[in-house]
Amino acid sequence: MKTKCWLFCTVIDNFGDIGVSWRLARELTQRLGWSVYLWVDDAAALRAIVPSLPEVLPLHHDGIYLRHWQEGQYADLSHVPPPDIAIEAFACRLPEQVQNIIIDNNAVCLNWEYLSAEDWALRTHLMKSLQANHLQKYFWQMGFLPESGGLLREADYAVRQKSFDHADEFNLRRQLGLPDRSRDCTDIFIFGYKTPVLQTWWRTLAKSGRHTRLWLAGEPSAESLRHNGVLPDNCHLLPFVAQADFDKILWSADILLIRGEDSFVRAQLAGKPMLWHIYPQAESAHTAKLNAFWQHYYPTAALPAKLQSAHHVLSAELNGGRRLNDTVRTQAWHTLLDHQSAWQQSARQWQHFLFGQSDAVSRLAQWYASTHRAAHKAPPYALP
Ligand code: TRH
Repeated sequence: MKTKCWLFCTVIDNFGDIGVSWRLARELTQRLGWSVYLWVDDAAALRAIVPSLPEVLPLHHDGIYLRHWQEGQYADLSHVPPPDIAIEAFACRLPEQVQNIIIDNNAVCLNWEYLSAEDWALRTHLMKSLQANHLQKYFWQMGFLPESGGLLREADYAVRQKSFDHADEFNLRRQLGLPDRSRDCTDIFIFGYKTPVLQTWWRTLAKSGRHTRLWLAGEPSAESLRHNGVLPDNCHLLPFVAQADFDKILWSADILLIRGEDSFVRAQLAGKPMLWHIYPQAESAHTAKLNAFWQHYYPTAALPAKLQSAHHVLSAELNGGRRLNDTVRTQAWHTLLDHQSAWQQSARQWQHFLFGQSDAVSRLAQWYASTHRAAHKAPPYALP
């Protein structure tokens, strides 16, 4: 009997919520062989990253059963068998009817949380939370350390990356309308939020005497760089590609400026030098999250001190924590561009550190098998 997994996703904005949920659904289906039912409230957002998705729900696509729902209110449950495990992506609120089915079937219930390197996230990984209606929930905290919930990484990721060769890159560049690789030019991929910092950085780079090209993904990056409606000469607007092809772009660029959560993880898996445009939160709550990540990254990746300070100030400027004067900004960019191979080596070191650990879905499978397969037949509030 296949394990039946119910997965619920609310699209708050952009593509991160659905991007992570879709990856998770695919991994649970393809790697663990689970029967996955994914409820989405915005099929158009899913269709942007999975263009082959047909128009109307319900449907069965890529091995995953897709259904429509409205957070806290309604879920299309027609022809859906009861779950063994239910996952709420990013603390979305389940309708009462769904909660009752989970309780009645003693299914395991997980809240799959946003990724953070902060200590509290590690401390609360697999913490239980008993709800007033006796639904026992667990927190799944993805993370960067072996004792966290891990990161989503396909079993064949390393093989796929290794087999992506010069000819593949050549073809990809052609397909995306990008110039061929040239030795003296640094290709910077930019998938960020709207910010005036990108204009400022573009001017710094243009004056730097170093040859750079900016690959712009997503409208906010392009909007940030358009002047009187026109993009600078060395900027190339990329088409939005299917999620399945996204990694190839990251593998082809030299430096990655990524954002949110899913592209942030993919850049780390790619083992490329990166700057993270973190999703801004109210009252600058994102600053602690940003700092916690780099505090783990710098020493583990052994980023040389000089590069570390250059990277740190630019990261702070990108994320609104600091306004640099021209001299400091120019100096920081020169340092990073002039020591690209050392920066690249550190990124590889961080990649090795992550690849030395099991991925999120392997950890979930192990935890589910060892703790719950037998135990979850007992009433949920009596679980150990
Ligand atoms: O799109 P994001 O900014 O997403 C989010 C959401 O805003 C969310 O509400 C917030 O909580 C979260 O960030 C932290 O960034 P992210 O997470 O990087 O997701 C982008 C997804 O889009 C990722 O799965 C890759 C995919 N993508 C493509 O499939 N094709 C493309 O061409 C590009 C540029 C991205």
